[in-house]
Amino acid sequence: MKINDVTGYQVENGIAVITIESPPVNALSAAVRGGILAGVETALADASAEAIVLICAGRTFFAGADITEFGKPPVAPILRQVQDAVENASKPVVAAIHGTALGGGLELALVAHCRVAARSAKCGLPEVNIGLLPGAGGTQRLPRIVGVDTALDMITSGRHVPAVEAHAMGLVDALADDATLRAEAIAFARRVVAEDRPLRRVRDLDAKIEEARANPGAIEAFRRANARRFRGFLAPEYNIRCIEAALALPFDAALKEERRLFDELMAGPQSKAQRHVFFAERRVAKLADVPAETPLRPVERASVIGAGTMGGGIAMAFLNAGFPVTLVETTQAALDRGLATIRRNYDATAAKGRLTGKQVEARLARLHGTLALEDVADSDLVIEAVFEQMDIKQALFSRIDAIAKPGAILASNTSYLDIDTIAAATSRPRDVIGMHFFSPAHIMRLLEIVRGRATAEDAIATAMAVAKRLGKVGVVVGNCFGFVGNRMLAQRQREAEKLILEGALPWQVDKVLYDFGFPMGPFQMRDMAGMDVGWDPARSSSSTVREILNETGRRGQKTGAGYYDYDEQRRPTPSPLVEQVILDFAARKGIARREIGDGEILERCLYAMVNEAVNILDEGIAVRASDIDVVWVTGYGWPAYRGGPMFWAEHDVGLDTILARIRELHPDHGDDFRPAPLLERLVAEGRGFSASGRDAPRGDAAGGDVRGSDRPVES
Ligand code: 3H9
Repeated sequence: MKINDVTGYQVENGIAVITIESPPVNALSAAVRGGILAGVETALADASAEAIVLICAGRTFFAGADITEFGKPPVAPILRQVQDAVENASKPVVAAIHGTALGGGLELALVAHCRVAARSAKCGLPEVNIGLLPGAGGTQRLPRIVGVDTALDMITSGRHVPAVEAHAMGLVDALADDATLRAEAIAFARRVVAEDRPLRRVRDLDAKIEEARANPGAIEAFRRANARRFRGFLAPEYNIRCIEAALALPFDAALKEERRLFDELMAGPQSKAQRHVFFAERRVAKLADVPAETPLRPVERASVIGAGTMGGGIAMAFLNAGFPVTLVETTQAALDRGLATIRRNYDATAAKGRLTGKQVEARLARLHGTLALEDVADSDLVIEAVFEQMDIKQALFSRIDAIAKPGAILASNTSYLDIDTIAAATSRPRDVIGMHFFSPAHIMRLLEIVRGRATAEDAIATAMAVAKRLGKVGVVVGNCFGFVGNRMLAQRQREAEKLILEGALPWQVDKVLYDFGFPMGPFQMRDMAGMDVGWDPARSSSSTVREILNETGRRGQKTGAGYYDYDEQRRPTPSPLVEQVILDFAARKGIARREIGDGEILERCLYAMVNEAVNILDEGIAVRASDIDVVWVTGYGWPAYRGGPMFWAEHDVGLDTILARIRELHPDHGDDFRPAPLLERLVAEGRGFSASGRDAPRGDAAGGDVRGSDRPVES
């Protein structure tokens, strides 16, 4: 029978089965909550039902509270009411988990008396990733089952724990085959009834809490050990405080404290920013002219040309995702070096316990290194990762064109160069696309997918699908110098370099950006990447500080000296020599150095980026403002709790404030701070990016309402 639109009810072999089906992810919307509550009430009143199985149809168990409801007036029944009904039910309730039991979904499973999980299922409390904490008892019940140490790890990382591990830690009581979860959950419930097992409420379990109370320093030690990882984020600390409350307070009082802290996070700016990022990451895949149903080209085998840092990383990204990979080099020495680096990277991962020796060997077995370009002939996707020089790329693409099979996607990993010019070297520009990976390519999540003038829709759709298979966020961008990310980065770099001539020093600039939340500042980044990237010794003429430093052999971390001096552990200290080079250079250029405040550094570096980003948006290089946010959060270390440059500009600073400052800077800095016409229009009309037609309207499901979301949520 149907309980409501999303809830089915059947009694099978004396067990009531409540089945929720609310695509796509069975989020705990008002209809779902209402269905569960009514289902439980029906089962309790149903004399033919001796126990209850709560299960979902579709691809997953409940993936959490319905995030699109956040900030809207609460609709009864709220989640806690549903949880109370389940936890206090007079008949045993068994949660049958498949897919992912996440957030409120796992918190609901935690009020059931038992949990049975399909072997492929995963459980987690990922609220921390959207700047929140599990606000439906998760911080209180999880440590009671798995212990405080494991709970701290799960809750502050948000990681999805595989069912087998969840079973080992006691979080789920039994594992089932994926195909027979429903039947096995019913059989499990029958056993509970037959054995007349007591109704075990997780809230009543105290042994693990007692254990943790005996070790009072552990939480503080965890806090200290993870300080770097949590830097700037509020949510991890709030999650930790909830677990402290679990140790210090009686259950109900601690639950109240959890609720208070949840409401505080929900009302604060960080969660709003992180929820924006969550929806923005999902929105990137939606393109008006490349509909979701666009047929995909099959991609079973990939080739990577160039076994340097980028090529090797790209090859690993594909190997990690299960693809066989052909890696092509021009000399045996370069190939051997590339293959050895890949092996070394895998061995290092295995040494940290993140891969088994068997997994390493399986990945390496899929890798075929070769000097013969002809070997790319059977690949569905060929990615070029050679020198950033147009003539080299064109020559290579024309050779690939002669070898690759019809329909293969021919991709360039170029960071700056014109995709159309590269495509013109082939007879099939429709198949040519940019796939710009970020270093280290097997780790960084961003993939800029650059569409050329002729790139076919199905090639774009296929590149996006490949990005997803690689576990990356593919952002489709237009073709221009530096695309979205590097074009904006160049603005920041330019201002940073101007600032050190005008009066600041590299370490002051770096500190301002680090304190803003970036993992490192522009000069530290340059040192890490290598000062000589893009530097040509033949043409070097001491015309910039960077050239001078390169000429004196300071090439960055790898030479132990760049803007900073480095010790053996690569720890940086400010270099007095570099300071002198800067002072001398500024004097030679006739620049009168002055005191520069941190505020000016931030404004110059970031407003220049935002201004450029608005032009990028206006030119259609980025489809939406939020796509630019995704590029910066996933590829350049923009702190997620600040939502990305566009979100930050609009919501934290205000577009009018930014424009006013850009106008002030314009006379002295000329084109570097020429106000973007779209920025002027938006400010004149009092509109934001979302209202500019360049972003999904806020308040809709896809956009996620971040505007009105400071009301405490009651879902
Ligand atoms: C919470 O539970 C708070 C509680 O502690 C306390 C409450 C009082 N709500 O990612 P996908 C949409 S906070 C609404 O592309 P996948 C998503 O936007 C929540 N919508 O699929 C997308 O929509 P569209 C804690 C949601 O297979 C579609 O579903 N839970 C939600 O790659 C497909 O998503 C989480 O943080 C949601 N909760 O991955 C889990 N989740 O098609 C968040 C998804 O229109 N979700 N959507 O673009 C996930 O991590 C992934 O979606 C999941 C599936 C792993 C489930």
